[in-house]
Amino acid sequence: MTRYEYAKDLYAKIGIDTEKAIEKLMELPISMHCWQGDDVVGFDSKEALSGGIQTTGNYPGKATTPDELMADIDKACSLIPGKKKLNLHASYAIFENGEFADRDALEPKHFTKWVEYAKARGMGIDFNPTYFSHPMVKDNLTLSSPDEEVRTFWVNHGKACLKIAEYFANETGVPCVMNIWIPDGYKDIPADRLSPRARFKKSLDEILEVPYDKSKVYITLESKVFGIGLESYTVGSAEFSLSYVNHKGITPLMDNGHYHPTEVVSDKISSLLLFNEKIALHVTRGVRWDSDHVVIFDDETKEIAKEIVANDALDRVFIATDYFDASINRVAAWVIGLRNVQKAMLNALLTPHAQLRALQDGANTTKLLALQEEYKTYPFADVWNEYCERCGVPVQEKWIDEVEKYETEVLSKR
Ligand code: RNT
Ligand code: ZN
Repeated sequence: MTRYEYAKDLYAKIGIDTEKAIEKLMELPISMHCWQGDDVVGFDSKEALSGGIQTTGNYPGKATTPDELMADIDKACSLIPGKKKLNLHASYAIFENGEFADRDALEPKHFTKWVEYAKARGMGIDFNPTYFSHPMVKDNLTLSSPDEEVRTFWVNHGKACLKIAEYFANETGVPCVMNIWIPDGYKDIPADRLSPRARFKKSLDEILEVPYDKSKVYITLESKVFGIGLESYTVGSAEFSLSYVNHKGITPLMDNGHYHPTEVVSDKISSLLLFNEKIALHVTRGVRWDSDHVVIFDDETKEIAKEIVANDALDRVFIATDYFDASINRVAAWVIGLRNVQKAMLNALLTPHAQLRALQDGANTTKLLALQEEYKTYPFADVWNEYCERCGVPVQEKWIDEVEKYETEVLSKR
């Protein structure tokens, strides 16, 4: 009997079919953020990263061209099990033959290379307008700017991106999630909290005037509690974003680095599922603040996965990663984080939620806690290894050798 067969029998005894769990996970797309590969720099401007987010570290070998970034994504994908979707930012537009288009004038043609890339790999594409690292970010404001020229520029960027999102969906045949996040805010106490939010609302309304096919493009709005240098006030707060989303029938996006440190996204998922057809997540790891550390297999990541699986919402939650670590090998950062998201999902798929729910409803909280703890030491790893093997990716830590080889042969030569 192999370790997997033994584990399969044990899980069967608590009503879990490991084969079904593996099958389900293989079909679940995780949207992989392209920006881990180059510290959120992109190809369209020489501006330093701004917008209250920060990458720290200068590990050698980062991607500086589209070909390098694509090669690095390929390498990472070959080491991550499961289905991936590509998550691009507008700043990753690819200009050829000396042409250039500013953010308000971007067109689908600036992304044909990415479409070719995704199609060749059977991947869908998600998209993000880039409201940071650009000279038109004035006084830390974009869509909420009191300067009409600035505000209009960014409205036009949103509109341009919506057309590109639809182009991605049409080309790949997979719906595109277009996520709007703006950094806008104030470092210190604002005199007027209402007007920036009113302007943001107006700007979003203007962007949403562009006709688009709602079965192909899901527009999400990502909230945030604060940014670096923008500690006192964020225009796109949680209340603003949820209210706007519900008002307009678009989709909420929660990034688990964007709340007060003791608030958890795992507790918010069920509420949003009751009031939204779809919801979206940025899975990250905040350490003290929205530090965008690499996702690990920790309690909150597991709890987020549990909420998706236990509430039967695998087809209602768009799961994307969002972190950026420049202090370690960037390909490894992708692999570690994405493998851990997959692990958390598998862990949730191997949990007998109906049984635990019955204990809760029967008020048997003693047995509930006892079993929740016992199930933590079930042979999860044996199913995980089997899953990796079936997905054709290295089992256990073997993937590290691959990354080290890639570092020697490719990254260190850049
Ligand atoms: C920033 C937001 C946002 C970005 C990416 C690059 O705090 O989380 O999602 O990280 O768009
Ligand atoms: Zn995010």
